[in-house]
Amino acid sequence: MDLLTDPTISHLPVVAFEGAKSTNPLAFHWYDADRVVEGQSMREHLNFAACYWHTMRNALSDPFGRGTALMPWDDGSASLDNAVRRAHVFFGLLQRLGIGAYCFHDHDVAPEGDSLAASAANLTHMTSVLSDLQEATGISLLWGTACLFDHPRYAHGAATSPDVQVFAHAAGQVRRALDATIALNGRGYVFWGGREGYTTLVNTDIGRERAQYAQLLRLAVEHGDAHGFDGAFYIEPKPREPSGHQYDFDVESTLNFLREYSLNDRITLNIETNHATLAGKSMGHELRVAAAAGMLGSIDANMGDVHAGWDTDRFPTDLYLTTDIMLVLLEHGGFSNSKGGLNFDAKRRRESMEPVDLLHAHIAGMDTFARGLLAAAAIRADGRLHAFVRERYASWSDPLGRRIMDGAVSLVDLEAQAATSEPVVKSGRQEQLEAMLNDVMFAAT
Ligand code: XLS
Ligand code: NI
Ligand code: NI
Repeated sequence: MDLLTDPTISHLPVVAFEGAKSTNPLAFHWYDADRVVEGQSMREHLNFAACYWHTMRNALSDPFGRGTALMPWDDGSASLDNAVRRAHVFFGLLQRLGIGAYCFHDHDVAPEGDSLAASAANLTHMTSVLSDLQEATGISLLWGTACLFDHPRYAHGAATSPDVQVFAHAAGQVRRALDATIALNGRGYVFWGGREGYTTLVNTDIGRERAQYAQLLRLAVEHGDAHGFDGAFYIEPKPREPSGHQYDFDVESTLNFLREYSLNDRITLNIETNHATLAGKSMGHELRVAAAAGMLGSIDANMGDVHAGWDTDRFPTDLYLTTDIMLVLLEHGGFSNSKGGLNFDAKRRRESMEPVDLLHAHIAGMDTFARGLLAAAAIRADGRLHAFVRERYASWSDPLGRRIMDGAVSLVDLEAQAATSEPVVKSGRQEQLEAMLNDVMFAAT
């Protein structure tokens, strides 16, 4: 495989594994792609992907200041030449990091034209460029999506717009983005409904809007099925931002929505850490709810700021977080449909503006997930946590517990049973377990 060397990134090194003793910041200290953990390589367990929007298109502006990112490969124009150069740089960065997959929105990779047809032509051109780059590097597409939130026509929503013509535009755009995803052998297609919600109830018909949204999803599934898409469809829950309330609020409400409209056999969830934070839930909660329902599709691996009320999309560097995520994945045997991955939907801080910071940021996320994997495997090998939880529920394996769950006893039967004994309430040992987890995690990493 030849290394892609746009002159603006040719000075950036290929990042190698050097081990925990290394002090080289441009090396992996923990992510050793071929190291086998619980019978699989780290590469296979972690299935990293980088995102096009933050990595290549985010200038790092905020509501009070313009972008700071230095992007010497980008001339700032909306030309196709510029788009092609960016794509080369993106794949060159992924090669240096050993990241095997990526995700994009249609308008990240291809400039929007003056009409739907012009935008579609740009996307077709960029699809063939990306296809060649995939071929040349072996990097694959984790998922594609359509940007249904930036254009002013989507101010009132895309699928949930009060104007049926807007729905038609959204549908046309989804069709093209899905076709591009299929052409690029994408393993998935995401719906993130940033504007599928409302700002005020004064002018909003919630029942109608939710049904419209379900209809767009149904059309996408039908189009995918008719055009040989064997990838996964995902909804990415988020409670708010940019809408005041989004219909895909969190995992539980999104599962309810999918079941209500009978879409749950074809659409699972892409769960983002920062969105869990915004919904007032931990990532561990969201993942466990989805896993219990067999709907844990894929992960947007970032982290939020509990003090900020918006999506800060930081690179994940919290070892407790990554350990918990990997614990769920190991216990669940990976993603429910085996097509998911860990997509760094993450951006550098505005102060980290140099191109080399793109490497540092991804290295930080990859090393933290590698350590999380090792720590999670150590917790499982240690066995005490699982033994405790098993023991905590042991009475449900008694004849009485089995008969209750089989529906073989009534309230009257249970009252008679209760009259014969008083339960002995035992400690949940939370503090002891948390200290024990600290011991195991830090001994392992
Ligand atoms: C925004 C979302 C978005 C999706 C893709 O908050 O995370 O980036 O992942 O549209
Ligand atoms: Ni996301
Ligand atoms: Ni997000």
